[in-house]
Amino acid sequence: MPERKKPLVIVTRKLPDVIETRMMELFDARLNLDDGPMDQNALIEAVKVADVLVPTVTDRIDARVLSQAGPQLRLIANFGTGVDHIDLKSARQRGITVTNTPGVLTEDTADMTMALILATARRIAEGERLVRSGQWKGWGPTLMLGTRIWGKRLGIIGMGRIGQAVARRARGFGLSIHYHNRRRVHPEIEQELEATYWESLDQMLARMDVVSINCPHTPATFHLLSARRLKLLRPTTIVVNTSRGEVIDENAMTRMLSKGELAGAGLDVFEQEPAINPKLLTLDNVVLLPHMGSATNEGRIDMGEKVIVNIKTFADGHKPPDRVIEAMF
Ligand code: 8YV
Repeated sequence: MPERKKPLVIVTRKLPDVIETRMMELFDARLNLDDGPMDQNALIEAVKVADVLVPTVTDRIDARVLSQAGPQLRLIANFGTGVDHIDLKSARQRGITVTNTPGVLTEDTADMTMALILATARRIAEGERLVRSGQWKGWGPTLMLGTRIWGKRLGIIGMGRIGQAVARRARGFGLSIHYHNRRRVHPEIEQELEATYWESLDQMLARMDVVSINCPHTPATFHLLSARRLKLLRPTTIVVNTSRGEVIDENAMTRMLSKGELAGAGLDVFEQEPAINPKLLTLDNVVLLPHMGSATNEGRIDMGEKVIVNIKTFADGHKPPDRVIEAMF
């Protein structure tokens, strides 16, 4: 049999070494070894020639970029689960398949959600800053008092894989599980997690001690926690977000945090990453992380493996396992 030409795969960011090595073996891979950011023009140049594009959350694959794609571009194999940075409609119209990397970052992201709940409620970052500043004068009965999470109510918005993994962990910390989701989850899962379903997000919000965002960002979830909905939260509530910044009205939340109308926030994601509302940086009741929810060595290698499998199956003429269908989001 004649050997098929290897697909030209353009990768927009530096990936783990083992993944890049394997990509070089399997594909005609064009890597970004120094990890320099690709702007819109560079992305356009890439889609003009690539058979496969491997972008990440930091690349905006919008209608303008896709309108410049050459007919050879058949697959966008995203390195990451969220695909809100890709114009799925334009991709579909141009017959370009889009894949993502679901499942392999579930546990890591759920761990980070739990870490943010604990860090915010128990003022871990603030305490660490106190020690590092050299200002700590020793133990005191009223020093650094936080909020007990045992016995409190956790409201999970988005009860997919990650939401459920958060619920499993949170039960171990004595939180009761409440959730809002487009669809009620299977009764067996509800039973296992002893989870209470709230059809009305508004009603759930008004009763929670901690609220965790675990839904994807889609047109339907943009500013799901709007200024109006944020006002429904009690001033003792903590908000945690490891999903996408766009799900919360960041400016409205920042105003409430600074006025004491919300107890605290643990944020791994922001509306205009890497820009952050500057006011947030001045607040002690927030914990801010640089979008590192899935940032483990194992997770990033697993994500890369998924990207490779998706490209390889597609190049071999089969349906890749992690095809993204617009209706899923
Ligand atoms: C990834 C994420 O690191 O997978 C996602 O949707 O948010 C992150 O955990 C990032 O998206 C990689 O592109």
